[in-house]
Amino acid sequence: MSTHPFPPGFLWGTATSSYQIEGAANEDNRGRSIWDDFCRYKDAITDGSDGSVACDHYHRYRDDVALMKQLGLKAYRFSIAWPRILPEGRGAVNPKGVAFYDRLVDALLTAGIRPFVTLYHWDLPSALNAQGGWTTRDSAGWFADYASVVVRALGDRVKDWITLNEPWCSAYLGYEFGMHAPGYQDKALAARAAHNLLLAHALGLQAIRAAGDAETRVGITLNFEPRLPATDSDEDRQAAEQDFDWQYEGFAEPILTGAYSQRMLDRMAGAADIRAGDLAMIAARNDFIGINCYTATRISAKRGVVYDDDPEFTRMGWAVRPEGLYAILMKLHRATRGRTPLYITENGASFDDQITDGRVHDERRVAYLRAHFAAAHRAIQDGADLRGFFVWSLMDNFEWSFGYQQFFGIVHVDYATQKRTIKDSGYYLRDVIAANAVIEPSGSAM
Ligand code: IFM
Repeated sequence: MSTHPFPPGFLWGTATSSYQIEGAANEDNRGRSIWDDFCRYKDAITDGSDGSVACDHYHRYRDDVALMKQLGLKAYRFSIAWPRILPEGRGAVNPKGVAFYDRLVDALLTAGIRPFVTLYHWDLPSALNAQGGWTTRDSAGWFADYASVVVRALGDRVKDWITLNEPWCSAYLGYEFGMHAPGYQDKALAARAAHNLLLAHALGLQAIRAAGDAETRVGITLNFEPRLPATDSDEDRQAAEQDFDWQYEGFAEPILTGAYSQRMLDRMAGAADIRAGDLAMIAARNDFIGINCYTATRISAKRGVVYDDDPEFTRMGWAVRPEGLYAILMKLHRATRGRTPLYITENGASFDDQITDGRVHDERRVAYLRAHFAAAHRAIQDGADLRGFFVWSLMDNFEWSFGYQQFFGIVHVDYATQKRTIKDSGYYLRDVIAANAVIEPSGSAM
């Protein structure tokens, strides 16, 4: 049955983030975050919901860890809510907030699951937003201080740290397009935020290494939407290569080369506060790069972006293009000259799921995952130093401005009862992990 084995020790896991699953927004002295505020704005969230209860993971984490164990996960990527640790964003530490993550980490380790911890997955303390949030350079120092507090508390057991999740989204969806918290629509503020987020990553890296030990590894998670040629023609290949890749040029490029592309500089001109020495700091070595990739954009020399012959779209409207995942893995492999380990820190799909006979037969998600696992396998065969694959997401959850209307989980959540039901894709992942190989879907739940 298993035709494509992964390297021994390959790290299979799932990913979540604090605001999307924890709930308990007003408990144990948690401070407010920009997402608590943003959810109150009229029409900000499609279904008018928020993350105040979400999957109630704050109270149910033990059961959720048991579920992860049942699936055989080797690793679990979750994020820490900054306002639980520092309700005002800086200053006094909240012991109850620290205690929650202490318990979660211990439960994971007892279950034999390696914690991968993201320090910032978008829930900035509101108190810091009132002082300028990511648009002030001070934010980089605030983030580094917060990172030190967390690493001092958990670093004896957590060895894998991710500074930021998808800073492109934090900066541009949050400050330019108003689609994410804090909900601004100001191109100049977004450019400032983007550069300050990179500074925060750089100072965070130093702070984590200073507070950690010899085993501490630290990296960043970036989102990518790779450009693929619409056809095999030379013109389309060239057009895809030359297309402005905002996600890559905005973040991966400065981190990997210590310079912004001219196009990126033009875009940020006069807005971002870029000072001498910043880029050298931003280009500090990462122990790994985390890749979030769900789809790809196809470029034609004559027609620009083309969607017409994409075979399938997810509920998010994203084209299913596993070759995009292969392409970004190989691009980063080349850009790092094979010297920086890579992890897929998110990949997955939202589809319309139905519970029938107490089961969720999500064969489209199974097919999606299988195709993306195969793409990852191919990249490893072709030399990419890919160390692990985290499926987004462990369970259905609060999908930001889409509220509870998107379903990325390999576990279904009934929000009225908080009952969890493993979907067929969850059983499929369990079988892949057990075999450490891409296998044909059996569709069998046991
Ligand atoms: O749910 C999000 C996650 O928080 C960040 N990456 C993309 C996912 C799906 O949209």
